[in-house]
Order: sequence, then C-alpha cells, then structure tokens
Amino acid sequence: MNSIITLDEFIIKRQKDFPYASGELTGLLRDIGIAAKIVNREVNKAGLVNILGIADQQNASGDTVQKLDIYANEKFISCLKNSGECAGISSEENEDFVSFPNVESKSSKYIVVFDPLDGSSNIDVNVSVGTIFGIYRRISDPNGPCTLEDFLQKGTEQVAAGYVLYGTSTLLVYTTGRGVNGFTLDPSIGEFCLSHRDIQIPKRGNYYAVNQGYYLKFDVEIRRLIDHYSDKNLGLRYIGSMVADIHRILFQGGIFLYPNTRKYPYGKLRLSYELNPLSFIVEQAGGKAMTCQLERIMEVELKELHQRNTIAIGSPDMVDEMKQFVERYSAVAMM
Ligand code: P6P
Repeated sequence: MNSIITLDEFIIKRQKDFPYASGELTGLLRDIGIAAKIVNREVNKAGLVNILGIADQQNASGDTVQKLDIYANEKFISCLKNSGECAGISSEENEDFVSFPNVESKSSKYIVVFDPLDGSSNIDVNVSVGTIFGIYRRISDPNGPCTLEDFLQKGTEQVAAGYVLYGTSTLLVYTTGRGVNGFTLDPSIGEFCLSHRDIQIPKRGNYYAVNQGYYLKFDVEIRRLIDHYSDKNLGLRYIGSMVADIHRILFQGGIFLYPNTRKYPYGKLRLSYELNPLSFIVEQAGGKAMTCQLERIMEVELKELHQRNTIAIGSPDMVDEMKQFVERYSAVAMM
C-alpha cells in the first residue's frame, strides 16, 4: 500500500528544497489548507443550513454576493490574520486591501491575494466551486503596514499560487515555482493527501471552454477560432466555474477563453486573484496563459486591485493556435 503523504508533510519536505526558507511560507501554505478545510465543511452542507442563496449586497466588482462568499471570505481572512505569516490580503470580496495590524504580521514577509469562492453562483445548484490564491513577498517597508504597491505586483512575482476545488471530492492544487502537485482531502482523517504528483498538462485536448452564448459579441478573430474548433469536432465543456474548467484542462488538455465582449470590454475575470494564480499553475504544468490581445498574463501591469483582463489559458499548442488566429484575423493586427 502506498504511504500517505499529507499536505503538511509535503510542504515541510519541499521546504528543504529552499535552503534559505525560514518556514514562513510553509506556515502560510498550511494555514491556507486549514481555511480550505473549514470552508469545505460548509460548502458540503450548504444545502442543509441557511447559508445558501444571495446576500443582499454586491462586491467590489459589482457581482452579486452569495452568503457562502461572505462566509468563505471571513474564514480565509481570519486564518491568514491569525497565522502571523501574512502581513495583509486582497480579496474579491473586499473593496480595498486589508493590512493586518498585529505586530507579528507586520514583520511577516508575505501578502496573499484570493478569490474566496469563485463560481459561487453555482453553489445553489450543486456545481463545483473553488478558492483561488496567490502569494507574494511584500515590497513595502516591513516595519510598517502593507501598502497598495504590495498588491499591484505582476504575476511573475508570485512565490506560490493554488486553488481549492470543492467538487465530487475536495482538492488543493498548488505550485511554489517547482512544478504542480495536487492533494485530495481525506475526510476520514481530515487531511489533504498527495494524489496528483507533478501534474503535466497535455499539449492539446479535445475540448474548448468558452461561453458560446456570447459568440456574436466576440471579435472576429475569436469567432474564427471557435469556428475552427467546430471544424475540428472539438467538444465544448464550459462549467461556469473557472477553477473547475481549469482543473479539467490541467488533466485532459484543452483551452479556456474569456475574451472581451460589449459587456466586458476588458474581459470579465480579475487579473490579481483569478488570472495570475491560475496562470502560474498552468505555466508550471507546461501550459500557457495570455490575454486575447496576446500579452502573457503574468507580465500584465496591474493598475488596480480588481482589474479585469481577457484570457486564453491551457494546453500550449492550443494557446499558440489562438495566437495565430488573432495575428491572422484581428482587425487591430490588420491596421
Ligand atoms: P459567464 C464565475 O462567476 C466566474 O467568475 C468564473 O468562475 C467563470 O468562468 C465565469 O465567471 C463565468 O462567466 O459570463 O460565462 O457566466
């Protein structure tokens, strides 16, 4: 029988790979794992307690907030605040960043950006949802509180990123820049256990993921690309929960697209706490991630916390193919 390797054991073992690691990142990753277990417990029984449905408020991006969004946000913030390893956070659910006031956090090296429950509008119909997080070293004066500049760093500055997928089982997938590993929560022991070692994304896949309902609102180059997928008999798989779509693509290959539309002229998805962390993971697994305007996601300048960008992410050959279509058919490219 294979020996079980828990997330904690794996993180501690991997810490030895970082000769100068002082254990703070290890502690931070473990605290995120704890928060994920707490949120998982509520997500799994959301239908049984009065935590489903819509809270009567909107978040910074104008999205309707679900009660479970608020619960998840509060849990991640309290776990990170109490960890003593995190100097502050930026969350989809908070208009501004939060600098943790206690002395320990001010001396800590890291800040965390996260979407506490992405795809939460699917909760009420029992569709998988996810948490997305990215970890950066703070660049502001360590003797003072966090500043906005800590949270506007490029995705290339991430020291770690991951997601939790609350689905048929609960998985935590993360990278610290040395490959991607997945851990499945074993409820019988309450531990995330190594289940997917060194994930490598296939070079291409048989599915594409896009909201086909917006087809007529996409620019011509994206419409031509989608027509090409149909010509090649690719299947359409679009869950409406980005973490679930990206997780499928990591294992089966494929491409996820969220192009610009009239409603979202810069794209819908948020660069800081959705696109950058997922792009770090996909690139570490051998994939690619760029905007539909052909800029590498992790190189995009972040000008404000809730900045939206377009994205094409997934198998390297399929992202390259998207790039060829944009170069060939984009009205901008023809100018
Ligand atoms: P649309 C969920 O609201 C989300 O942020 C992502 O998880 C998902 O991929 C996307 O938006 C779905 O957006 O416009 O297709 O409903």
